[in-house]
Amino acid sequence: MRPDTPTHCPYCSLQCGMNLRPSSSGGVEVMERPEFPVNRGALCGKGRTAASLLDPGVRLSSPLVRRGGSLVAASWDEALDRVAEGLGRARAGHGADACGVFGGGGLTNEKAYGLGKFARVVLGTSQIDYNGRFCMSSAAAGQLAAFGLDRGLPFPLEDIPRTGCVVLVGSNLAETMPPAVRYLRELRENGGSLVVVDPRLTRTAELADLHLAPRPGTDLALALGMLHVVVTEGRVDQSFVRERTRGWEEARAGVMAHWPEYVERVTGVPVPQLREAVRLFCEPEAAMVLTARGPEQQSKGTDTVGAWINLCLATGRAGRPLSGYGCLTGQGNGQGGREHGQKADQLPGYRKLTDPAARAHVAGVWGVDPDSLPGPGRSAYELLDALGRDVRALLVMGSNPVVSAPRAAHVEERLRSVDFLAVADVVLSETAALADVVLPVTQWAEETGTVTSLEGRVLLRRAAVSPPPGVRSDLEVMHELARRLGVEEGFSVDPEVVFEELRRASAGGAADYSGISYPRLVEEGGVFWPCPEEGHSGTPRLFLERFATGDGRARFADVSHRAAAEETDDSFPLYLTTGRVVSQYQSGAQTRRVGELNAAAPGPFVEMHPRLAARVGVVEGEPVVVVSRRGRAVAPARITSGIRPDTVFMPFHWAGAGRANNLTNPALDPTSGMPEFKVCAVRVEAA
Ligand SMILES: Nc1nc2c(c(=O)[nH]1)N[C@H]1C(S)=C(S)[C@@H](COP(=O)(O)OP(=O)(O)OC[C@H]3O[C@@H](n4cnc5c(=O)[nH]c(N)nc54)[C@H](O)[C@@H]3O)O[C@H]1N2
Ligand SMILES: Nc1nc2c(c(=O)[nH]1)N[C@H]1C(S)=C(S)[C@@H](COP(=O)(O)OP(=O)(O)OC[C@H]3O[C@@H](n4cnc5c(=O)[nH]c(N)nc54)[C@H](O)[C@@H]3O)O[C@H]1N2
Ligand code: SF4
Ligand SMILES: [Mo]
Repeated sequence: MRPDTPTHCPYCSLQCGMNLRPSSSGGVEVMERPEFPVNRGALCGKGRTAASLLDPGVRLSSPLVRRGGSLVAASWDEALDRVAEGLGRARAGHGADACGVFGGGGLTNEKAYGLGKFARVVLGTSQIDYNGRFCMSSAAAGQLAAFGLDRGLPFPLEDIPRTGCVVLVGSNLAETMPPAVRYLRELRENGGSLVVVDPRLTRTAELADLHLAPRPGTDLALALGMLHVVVTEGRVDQSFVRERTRGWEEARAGVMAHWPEYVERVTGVPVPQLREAVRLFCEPEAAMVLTARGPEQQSKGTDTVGAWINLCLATGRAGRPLSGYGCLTGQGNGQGGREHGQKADQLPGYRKLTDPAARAHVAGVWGVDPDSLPGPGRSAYELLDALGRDVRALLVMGSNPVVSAPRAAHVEERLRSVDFLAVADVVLSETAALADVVLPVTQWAEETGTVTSLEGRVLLRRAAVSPPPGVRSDLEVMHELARRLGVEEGFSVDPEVVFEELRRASAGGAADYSGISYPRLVEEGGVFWPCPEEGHSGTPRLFLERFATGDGRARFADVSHRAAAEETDDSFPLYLTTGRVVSQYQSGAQTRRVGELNAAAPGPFVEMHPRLAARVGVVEGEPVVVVSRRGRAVAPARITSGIRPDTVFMPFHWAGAGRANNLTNPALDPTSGMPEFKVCAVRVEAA
């Protein structure tokens, strides 16, 4: 019998270790891999059931092309010819920027790297972006501005139990990364405290010493309010501020306008709770602030992250052992997917597309003229919004925007309006169902590649089974399309060859992988970037000596509170916020096809407070209509006193009438391009 293959989960950024054991039917079984330190064998239901998507009855097994209005099976040659023709025609008729590419944070580093290169070298288009824009882009922008570098967590998760206090802002870790709850439990067992900031009393908030429940969209005011208390209580770490930061005077002036009483009015968080949060955060030797999508998916997400980082900097809780700000990145390769060039403004190694030296370096690796590389393109929502107008043909690889994009009905209409749509996917997602050509690709257990976890740990996923005959890898898709579009070289189908090129392309960049190799990843089980040379041991902890800015000092953000893009009024008197449940993943394209998960979370719902339910006149399980300025959604009421009475919550995992993104507001953060998924104004009616 073949031995078990050690690898990692196909879903979220925790990238739990697992072993794949060959099963008698030719597939694999997911087994524990206790020696991988991050999850020590623990898996959530999604990871445990991941092998069911290998089932030929569930996944795509042949290319599909649209004929006479419907998608029918076709040969690979026909499908690839059609895609090359569709992209080629848009380019010939309307210029290179008429071709768009939409990637995903679930793609391996090799694929994300290849996709960015494909867009710029083969298509010559600037119009590439990806779903990570909807995910952690505000935290990335905030960290780049403050620290000069964006690596989600600047320390390993194993540091959490040894710090004194964690302020967890808008993360429902207990549902979104269940095996990581252990770190919070151990923190409390060791005498540390946990503060959770969430408008809902989530399973995560239930673990907290203190739960603050602000109005959605007011985290910026809350962070500034805490910093105001820090200043007035004399808790500023003056020597840290003097020696390791810049910009405190301006930031301090902004903070002084955010009186606790004013902050209470804006956020709804009572002053004594605000003061208690400050006390818990400031009394121990070390403390951390961790944010996730709650405060980040706002039209002021970047400023909000900046304000939380300000709190860390003013109190000397950054760039020191067991202290710091971190962002809990979300997708399987949410970290690596944002480093190697599928972002609109980026080249591999976290280089800037506008930096002449970066262009010259990467063009050298690619063997092209630096001047042939296009400039930065549109952000994800802007790209989707431009479909059918400026962007006439689109290739989607690793995303299902029909369900997951804000103002989804409009995005769906835009996707229908393009001259040509190609989707590479594992399953027939709602977006694939609209395509002219669907390319069925291999998935995690069938292919090898690297991912970078939320800790910045580069990991190797290994193939454990052969893919079914009708299926090819994303790398093969790029290779074949490049060839058809006249580029014969430079798109290897071998992930290790692509990784070797990525190493060279990233060398000298912020996210430097040049010291990492497949044999090393097999040997060591994972390496933290930056890792600039072969003998380098990797960098689990960043910023302990200096920040990654030119002068080594962190920058305070000069920010003040502003309202959400859409406030409540008489017609739309409630806040809608959106998020996740434990048994579904993202757009649900994968997990809605897994029986056990679907049984646990069969459909959307509208979480509401009993007082609101009484006012609307609905009881548990009865359908309610939620209406916003973008559209409406219908789903059963789920009544709980754990949510603010002025707020309703919907998970976004489903298509159809209960699609939460019918309602959401595509107002974008001006710096990061993040849409305001976490707050818009709605009304709720009995159906
Ligand atoms: N089960 C499951 N796990 C997942 C995923 C999944 O789809 N399903 N997706 C993965 C991905 S890509 C990501 S990005 C992560 C996301 O992980 P999380 O960020 O933990 O997930 P969310 O549920 O989107 O949002 C977290 C919390 O933010 C709260 N919130 C809403 N509005 C606000 C606000 O204005 N302020 C604050 N402070 N909080 C607010 C919500 O009530 C919610 O409890 O999860 C990853 N893990
Ligand atoms: N209202 C609301 N909307 C949200 C959010 C929210 O909190 N609220 N969160 C946002 C966030 S954080 C995220 S990350 C996005 C995610 O939203 P999506 O981008 O839609 O995420 P997925 O459902 O993971 O889509 C991935 C698709 O790629 C396919 N796939 C998986 N692996 C591969 C692969 O290796 N190659 C190829 N070609 N395809 C693959 C899957 O089958 C699936 O169809 O949603 C965003 N939308
Ligand atoms: S927590 Fe994330 S990585 Fe771990 S098993 Fe669940 S989905 Fe997979
Ligand atoms: Mo995400």
